Amino acid sequence: MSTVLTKIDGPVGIATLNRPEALNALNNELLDALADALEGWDSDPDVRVMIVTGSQKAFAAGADIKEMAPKSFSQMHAENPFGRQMDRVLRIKKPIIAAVAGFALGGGCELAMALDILIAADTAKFGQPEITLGVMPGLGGSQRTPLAMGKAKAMDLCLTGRMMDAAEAEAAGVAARVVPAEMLMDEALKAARKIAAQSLPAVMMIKEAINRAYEMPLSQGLAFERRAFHALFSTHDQKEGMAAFAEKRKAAFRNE
Ligand code: DAK
Repeated sequence: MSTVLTKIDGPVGIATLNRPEALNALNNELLDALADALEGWDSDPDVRVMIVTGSQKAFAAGADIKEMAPKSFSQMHAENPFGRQMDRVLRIKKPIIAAVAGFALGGGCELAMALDILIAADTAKFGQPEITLGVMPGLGGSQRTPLAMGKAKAMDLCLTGRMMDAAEAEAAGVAARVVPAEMLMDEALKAARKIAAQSLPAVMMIKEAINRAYEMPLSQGLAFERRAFHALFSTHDQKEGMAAFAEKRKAAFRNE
């Protein structure tokens, strides 16, 4: 059985992490399959939004501890496990929704936070428990938690290894919204379809601009945004979107 199940629902690619015996713990095989699926959809014009999800029990309970345990520094450094797949995921241009139920711990929490919109089930539990294993977050947790929730809460999460429930994660800015567990996929699909109905060039430009907010000084981010905004005036969809508004009709975007 594949460690990532894939399915396409209209314009939405859905990847379901599938290692139930290990609460979807991330290993190289799973992360290779996930990066392959997302890259495939990124270059498929029929797919405009993606969803990554897990099971009701776990989005992912972290990197696979048993697989990692015997590794040496030089192996981790040379092989760059997990890091190399995460770099591929971060290069995806189309938006990715993380639909999270149950445990999202360690690398699972980091993966969910690295995606674009995190929708949490009310059963979701987030945490960076690497400290309890004698290590530290390694897939962005020490950097994205302070950006999302500020220093005090990030230190609390990463230094104590405690879990945060869905309500706390939403208040901390990790989850965009919390929904009842049984509604998780419906809500994620609803959000995905809403995004898929917009102009894809604008959608991808917004994703890139928001991600740049984390990586450059404000003045450079603003300059990037201004130029990206100007560039969208070269698209069919800008002319169509604005004409449709003036003519009081629904825009027919062509994603070009
Ligand atoms: N790895 C491997 N197996 C895991 C696992 C994990 N992270 N989490 C759970 N499992 C396995 C359990 O061993 C158990 O397997 P069996 O014993 O049945 O064979 C099965 O899943 C069910 O788990 P439990 O029996 O423990 O289930 P419970 O409901 O009692 O407890 C739990 C659920 C989530 C509280 C517990 O399983 C737990 O504490 N799991 C570990 C959570 C954790 O510490 N996660 C952080 C892992 S460290 C890197 C970058 C990043 C990372 C690594 C490298 N590089 C750039 C190189 C990331 C590191 C991490 O994420």
